[in-house]
Amino acid sequence: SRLRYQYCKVIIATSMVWFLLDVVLLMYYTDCASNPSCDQNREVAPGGVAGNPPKKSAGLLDAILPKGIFKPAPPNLPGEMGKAVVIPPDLQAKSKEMFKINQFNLMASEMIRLNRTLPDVRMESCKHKEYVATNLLPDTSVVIVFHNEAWTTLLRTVWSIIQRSPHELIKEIILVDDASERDFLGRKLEMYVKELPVPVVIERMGERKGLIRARLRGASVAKGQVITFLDAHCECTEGWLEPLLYEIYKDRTSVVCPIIDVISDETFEYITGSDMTWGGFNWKLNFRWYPVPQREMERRGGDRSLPLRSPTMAGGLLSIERNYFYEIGSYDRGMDIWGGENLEMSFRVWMCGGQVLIATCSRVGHVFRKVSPYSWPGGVVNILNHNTMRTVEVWMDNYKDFYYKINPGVKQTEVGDLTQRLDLRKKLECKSFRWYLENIYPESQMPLDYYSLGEVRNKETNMCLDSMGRKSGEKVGMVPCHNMGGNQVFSYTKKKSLMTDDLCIDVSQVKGPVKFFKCHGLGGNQLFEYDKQTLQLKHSNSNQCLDKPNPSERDTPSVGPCNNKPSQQWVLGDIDLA
Ligand code: UD2
Ligand code: MN
Repeated sequence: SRLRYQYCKVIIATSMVWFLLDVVLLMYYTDCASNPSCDQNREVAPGGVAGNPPKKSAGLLDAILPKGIFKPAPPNLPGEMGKAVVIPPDLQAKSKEMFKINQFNLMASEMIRLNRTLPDVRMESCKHKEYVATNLLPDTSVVIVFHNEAWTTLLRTVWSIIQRSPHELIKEIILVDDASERDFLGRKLEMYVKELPVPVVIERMGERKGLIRARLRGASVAKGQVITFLDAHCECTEGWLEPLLYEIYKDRTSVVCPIIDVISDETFEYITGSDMTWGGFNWKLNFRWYPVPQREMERRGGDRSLPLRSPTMAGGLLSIERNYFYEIGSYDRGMDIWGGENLEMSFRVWMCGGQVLIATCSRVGHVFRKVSPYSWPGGVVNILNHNTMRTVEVWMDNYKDFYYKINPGVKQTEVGDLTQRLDLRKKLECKSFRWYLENIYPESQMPLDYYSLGEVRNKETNMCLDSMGRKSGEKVGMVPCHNMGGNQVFSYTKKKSLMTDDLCIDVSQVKGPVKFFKCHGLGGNQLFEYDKQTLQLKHSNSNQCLDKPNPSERDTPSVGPCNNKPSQQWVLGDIDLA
């Protein structure tokens, strides 16, 4: 096989015609499924087969997996130890072309072994942590749903589970095919998984149902005490599983996520993620990573290896006790294709008595993509709005107003029948969204109490404050009012800040400029006193009033000494100063 690899290199070096390369690559990888001497599946990390003999005598794999032997990464193979793959210049055009198939560097992925080595990226204190004996931990079914996934990323996910989990904890791996249209995911996949040293079940959806219903199918056939969901382009690292199962062993109402590390979509480099971020969301109900607040560090006594109580989860990677999954309402079957289910489950679990944790000692890599590679039957916007509306209508009480105001037009979307989900909330006697904001997520970008939610209109110019879609550190916009919500929706909060989505208006110098910054909720440069008589918005720190733009700054409001002119008078939408 070393020879074969040299052969590949020669071919690359001489840059033969593309189709020939394809044929060679294809042979190389197809062979790996049937040829025991293939390099691709040979090396297995100690956590894998050592001490965990294959459950069935897989004649083929006995040859592929020398029991208990860990060989270091073969030198010079691309991507070993999680390193970046470099595409030779003469292959770059071709790799760009292949990128479009899955929206990641498919050529790079195909150059890497299915069981490549990875660095142990855990923090030191995780490496020697004592959990209970493995035989006391619950076992798990791993459910992986996929639609048109690449062969190499899908199988690398599977191999990383095999390599780095105690096999007695893996009840089975369940692959749910959400109506993929690629031949190799058919019979070839079925033949391949038969040879693997852990039981693998393949479920076929027949018709495209989306990831939520595909996961429900996977869960319905799962036999493990725990269900672990993974995306189909992940790589599990050393010791990933035990911390997840351990939290469930301690408390069956914990829904536990790993830290999600980044597998580069360009190079497949394994890049360590941060244990100092957790899950939140903005007014648009997009999931977002935000820094872990000091209070959560203190709650853990400064020990970063203890699990984080995260307000929300990213959605793709989690373990949940199987019976608890159903008790707490599994997933909303009314959700289509992609999106929304992660916030829905997070709110539901917290509000109905469970908890969402990030086990910081568990690390799993995931290929994050910039663009979605597959079709969205019914239209992206429609599907996302539909799923999110189902979430906000069932779980967010009046706080759903933020979502609707900032997404004008969304109300036309078909939401479907919600009675079952509303009944669930009643049956489980779940707490209010306000309780969730107060107790689980006080740092949220949703103000607990507010005086207004709507436009902020300047009396003289009839222009409105506008976020212009800008980011933290950029200037506040001011353009003619359009009456359509969206970027012109601001909330004047009871903490007296002017907030739009996750940004607050912030003036750090006497003469401005008037900028956006992350809301800190501490007053300071973000504190404005609104006077309902004079209609002034007075920036307390600088003792100046918000004013129309200076002549030099056409579309940014200014601050200046307070006066009685209409340019300093502001009308706040939907205001209730009670
Ligand atoms: C994130 C989650 C993902 C899911 C999603 C919101 C992580 C790492 N990923 O987006 O799991 O929670 O947010 O819904 O947290 N798939 C199907 N059928 C479909 C569409 C997708 O089976 O119709 C599969 C897909 O092949 C993949 C999984 O669902 O294995 C997640 O899809 P994604 O990778 O496009 O989602 P991602 O990571 O952008
Ligand atoms: Mn994904």
